Amino acid sequence: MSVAMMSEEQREAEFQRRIDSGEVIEPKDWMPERYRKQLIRMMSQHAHSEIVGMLPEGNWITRAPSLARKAILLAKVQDEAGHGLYIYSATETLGIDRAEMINQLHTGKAKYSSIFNYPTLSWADMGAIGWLVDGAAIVNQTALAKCSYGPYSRAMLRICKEENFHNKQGYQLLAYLMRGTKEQQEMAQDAMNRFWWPALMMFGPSDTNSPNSDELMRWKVKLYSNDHLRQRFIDRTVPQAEAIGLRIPDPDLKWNEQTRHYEFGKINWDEFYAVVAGNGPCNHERMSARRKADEEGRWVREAAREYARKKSMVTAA
Ligand code: BYC
Repeated sequence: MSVAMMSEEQREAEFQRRIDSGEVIEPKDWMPERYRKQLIRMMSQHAHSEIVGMLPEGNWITRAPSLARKAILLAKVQDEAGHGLYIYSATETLGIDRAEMINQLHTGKAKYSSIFNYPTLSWADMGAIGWLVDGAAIVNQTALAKCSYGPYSRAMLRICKEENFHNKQGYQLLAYLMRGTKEQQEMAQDAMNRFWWPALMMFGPSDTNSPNSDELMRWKVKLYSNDHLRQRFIDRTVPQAEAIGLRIPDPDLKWNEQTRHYEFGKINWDEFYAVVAGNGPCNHERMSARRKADEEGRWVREAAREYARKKSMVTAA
C-alpha cells in the first residue's frame, strides 16, 4: 500500500518499521510531525552552537603566539562557520528557513551548547577547547553520523573529519605547553581545571533527567544516551591527559578494573541548568555579539539578494 493510502497509525507504524530496519529517512519521505520538530530543535541547536562557538576562539586570533598558530586557529574558526552552514542547510530540508532559525537564537527561543558561555582567559584555553570541546563533540557526532535522518548524518561525516584536526591541534598545543616553562605548565593546567567539568556537561543532563532521549532513541536520531557518551569521552580522555602530565580536576576519579571504565565525581547540575537558562558567565556577551554581527551583516545579505534577483531577471530575459 502506498503511504498516501495509509491511515495516520499505519503511516507511523511503517515509519517505525523503516527506522527499526536501519533505513535512512530523506527530506521528501513521510515523517511524523514530532520527528520533524525534534530534528529541527536539535539540529538548529547544533548549528547555533557551531556559530556561537566561533566567538570564544575568535577572541584569540589576534593574540596567537606565532604565525603558524594564528593560521591554525583561523582555519579552525572558519571550519566552525562551515559546520554551522552545513547544519543550517540540512535543517532547512525540514521546512524551516535559516532566517527563522537565527531569529529563534537571537530571541532566546533556541538553545546553543552550554560550553560556549564560558570565557577564554588564556592562550591555553585554545588547546583546551580543541582537545576537550571538539573531543566531546567528536564522541557525540560520530554517533550522529549514523543517525536516521540522511542530511544530518551526511553533514556529520564531513564535520567529524574536520573536528579530528581540531582535536589534534588542541592536544598538541597543550602538550607543547606541558613541555615548556613552569608558568606554561600552570597555564595549561588552569585551562584544564576550568574546561573539564563544562566539557562533561556538553553531553546534556543525566539519562534520568533527559526528557527528549527516549523519543530520539526510538527514532534512532540518538543512538546512545547522554551518560553513555559522557562515559565514552571520559574513558578516552583521561589517558590522554596523563600522557602529557595534566591532572584531571576530579578527586573522585578512579579506574574500575571490573567495569573497565573510569568512575567520576558528581557533576554540578545546578551550574549546568543556570548556564542553559541564560545565566552563565558569558551568555549576555555571546548573544549581544551575535546580534551585532547579524545587524552589521544585514547590508551584505540585502546586496546579495538584490544581486541574485537582478541576475535571475537578466537570465530570464
Ligand atoms: N547545552 O533531553 P535532553 C562544537 C538542553 S559545537 C545547552 O537530554 P537532547 C564546536 C536540551 O536542548 C557541537 N542545552 O536533550 C563549535 C533540552 O532542552 P530543550 C555542539 C542543552 O536534545 C565551535 C534539555 O537540555 N553539539 O563542536 O535529547 C568550536 C534537556 O536535554 C545541553 C551538538 O549540538 C547543552 N550542553 O540531548 C568548537 C550536538 N544539553 O531543547 C566546537 C547535537 C542538553 O528541550 N545535540 N540541553 O528546551 C545533541 O546531541 C543533543 O541535543 C544533546 C542533548 C546531547 C546536546
